[in-house]
Amino acid sequence: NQHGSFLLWFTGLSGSGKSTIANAVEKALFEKGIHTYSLDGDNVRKGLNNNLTFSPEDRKENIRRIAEVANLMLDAGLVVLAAFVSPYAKDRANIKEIVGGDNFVEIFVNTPIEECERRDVKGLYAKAKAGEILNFTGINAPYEAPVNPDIEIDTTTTTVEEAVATIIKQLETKIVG
Ligand code: GGZ
Repeated sequence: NQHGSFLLWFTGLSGSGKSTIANAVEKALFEKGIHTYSLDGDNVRKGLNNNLTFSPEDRKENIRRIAEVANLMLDAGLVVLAAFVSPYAKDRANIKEIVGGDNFVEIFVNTPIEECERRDVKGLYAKAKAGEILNFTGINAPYEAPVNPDIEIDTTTTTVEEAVATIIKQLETKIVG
């Protein structure tokens, strides 16, 4: 597009480090004078999508609405970062349809589930294993790993700084400065 806007989409398990990396990338873009906006579960599922559950149908609708909102932000000339589990390949393909393939960068935060469970920052894995949360991704709901992501990061072997450097390097042709 004309104004160097694009969508960085982070997909991965709960606790994989999506938001941490997205926030660090946003900071690096800010330092380059690039205008950004970050979407994540905290600002979307509490507001716009507060009527949606974690059923497959509602996750599909969650992702669709986020992609449409991101598309509006791309029109406004922003670089958009989105960090969502987005476990279904079909739903991720739909994002690409909505915003256009040229504007879509898929980043797979491929942290092994054992590590996500070990971190269990919010105690959700323990609850899911105890049967207190249904449809929990990786425990009793599927995660369909991207087959051909633009970028793949394993946070057990990569620091946040290294991840940021890898992502910024990959974006160099897209950034209009
Ligand atoms: C997965 C869940 C669930 C279930 C609550 N499955 O680590 P978190 O806490 O902050 O990130 C997870 C977030 C996932 O919301 P998304 O909108 O990204 O999901 S999706 O893209 O699949 O629509 C987790 C919390 O919400 N959470 N219940 N059942 N994650």
